[in-house]
Amino acid sequence: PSETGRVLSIQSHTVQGYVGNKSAVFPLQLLGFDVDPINSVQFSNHTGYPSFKGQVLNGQQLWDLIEGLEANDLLFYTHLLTGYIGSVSFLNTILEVVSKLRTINPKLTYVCDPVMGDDGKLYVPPELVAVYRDKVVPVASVLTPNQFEAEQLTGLRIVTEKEGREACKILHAAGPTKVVITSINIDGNLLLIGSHQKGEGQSPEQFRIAIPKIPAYFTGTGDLMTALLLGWSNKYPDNLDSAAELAVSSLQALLQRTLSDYRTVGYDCQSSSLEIRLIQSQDDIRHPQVKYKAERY
Ligand code: ATP
Ligand code: PLP
Ligand code: PXL
Repeated sequence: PSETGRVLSIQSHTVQGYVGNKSAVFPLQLLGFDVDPINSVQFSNHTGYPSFKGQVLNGQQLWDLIEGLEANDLLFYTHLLTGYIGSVSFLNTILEVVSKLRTINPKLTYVCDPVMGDDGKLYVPPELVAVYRDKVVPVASVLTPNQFEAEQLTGLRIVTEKEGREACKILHAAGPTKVVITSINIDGNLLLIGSHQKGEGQSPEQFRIAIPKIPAYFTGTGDLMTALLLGWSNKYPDNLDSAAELAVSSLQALLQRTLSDYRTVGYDCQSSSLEIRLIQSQDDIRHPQVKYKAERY
C-alpha cells in the first residue's frame, strides 16, 4: 500500500466533461493517492445536457468486479468513495462492498456523498432515501450531504445555521464521525458546516466556512468537493476544519478560473451549467492558498 492510501472510487464516468469519477480521480491522484475507479455508468456526457447516451452498470456487474479483485487478493483499500447512485439494487450492492472491504481492512474509511437532490428536488428514485438513511449512513465514516440531502436524512428542516449544526449531531448519532454539509443557502450566500465527533457521546467540534455565491451553475463540484475532503482529511485526520479550508480554497480557485475562462470566450455564464476547468487547476489542487477560513463555533 502507498503512503497516502488506496481509494476505491465507485462513481459515474462521462466521456466528455467532469462529473463523478472524472472529477474525483485526477485530484485524488494529484494529492498522492492510488485511485481505482469503478464506473457506475458510462455516459457520453452528464445528464444536464439536452441528451445523453450510454450504459449503466448493475449491482451484479459491480459485484463481479469485486470478485475479480478478491480472487487476486487485490481488495485492500484504505478508502471507499461513492457519489451519485441511481438505483436501490446498486446501493444495496455498495453496502455489500463496504462489508467485504472491512473484512479485509477493518479500518477502511467510507466517504459517502449521499447524492439525492438539491433545491428541494430529488433526482434519484424516492426509495433510495430510506436506504441511505437506514443502511448507508450507519456504515459511513465521512458524510457530505448538501442542505437538501441533510434534510432528507434527518427529517429536519434546515433553514438556519443552528439547524444545520443540529442535523450534523443527528447524523453523528447514526454513524459518521465526520459530517460536512457542503452548502446551506443563507441570504443568497453559501455556508459550509463541518462537524467532527471525536469521541463517543462527546459533543462534536463544529465550524463554518462562508463562501460567496458565484452567479453561475457548475456541475461536478459536489463530486470534486467530496474527493478533496477525502484527500485533505486523510492528511489532517484530527483537523477537519483545516481539511475543509484547503478543499474549499482549491474549489473556489477552480470555480473562479472556470468562470473567467468562459467569460474570455464570450459565454453567457448564467444560461447553462459550466464544465469545471479541472486539469487547468492542478496547481490549485496540489497547493491551495487558503483564502477561506474556518470559524469554530
Ligand atoms: P452533492 O449533491 O454532490 O451532495 P452539493 O449539492 O453540495 O453536493 P454543489 O452544490 O455542487 O454540490 O456544491 C459543492 C461545493 O461547490 C460547495 O461547497 C461550494 O463550495 C461550491 N459551489 C458550487 N456552486 C457554487 C457557486 N455558484 N458559487 C460558489 N461556490 C459554489
Ligand atoms: N443534476 C442531476 C440531474 C444529477 O443527476 C446530479 C447528480 O449527481 C446533479 C445535478 C448533481 O451535481 P453536483 O454533484 O454538482 O451537485
Ligand atoms: O455530479 C453528479 C453527476 C453524476 N453522474 C452523472 C451526472 C451528474 C450530474 O449531472 O449526470 C451521470
